Amino acid sequence: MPVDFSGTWNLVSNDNFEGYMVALGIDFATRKIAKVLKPQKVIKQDGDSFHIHTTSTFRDYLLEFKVGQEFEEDNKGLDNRKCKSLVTWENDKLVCVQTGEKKNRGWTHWLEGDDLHLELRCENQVCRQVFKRA
Ligand code: VLP
Repeated sequence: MPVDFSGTWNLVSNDNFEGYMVALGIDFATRKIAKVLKPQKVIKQDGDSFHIHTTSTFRDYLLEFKVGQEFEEDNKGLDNRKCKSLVTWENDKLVCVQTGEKKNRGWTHWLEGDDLHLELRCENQVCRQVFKRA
């Protein structure tokens, strides 16, 4: 059985989100608000088709993609920089490379026990987030 990320997930830890936001060039006022958020992720997965909706009291971000198919990502409401994104499977990990102005940009999702993990990368910064089922 392939891994299934579907579900509603609540953020429980968020290591170095500040460093990641600085690397993305997010301004101080926005970072101050963003760093205290406890976003929720609603993931709908149908095989290799994904719908990942990250919601918070401040902003929402919706990402839809198929594994193996490159797409244009606008990062609207985040840093608003466009990039070309490609998500692939690396064993049971979902790995996204976001090619654009920022070097080494991307993220990885995986399941570990009952938890959803997300590593967010930009330049030399790595943010590690853990979510639990709502
Ligand atoms: C921008 C950087 C906070 C901070 C300001 C706005 C949306 C994988 C991937 C799918 C993400 C999450 C994006 C976090 C970047 C913050 C608003 C926070 C809530 O998730 O699940 O998009 O990239």
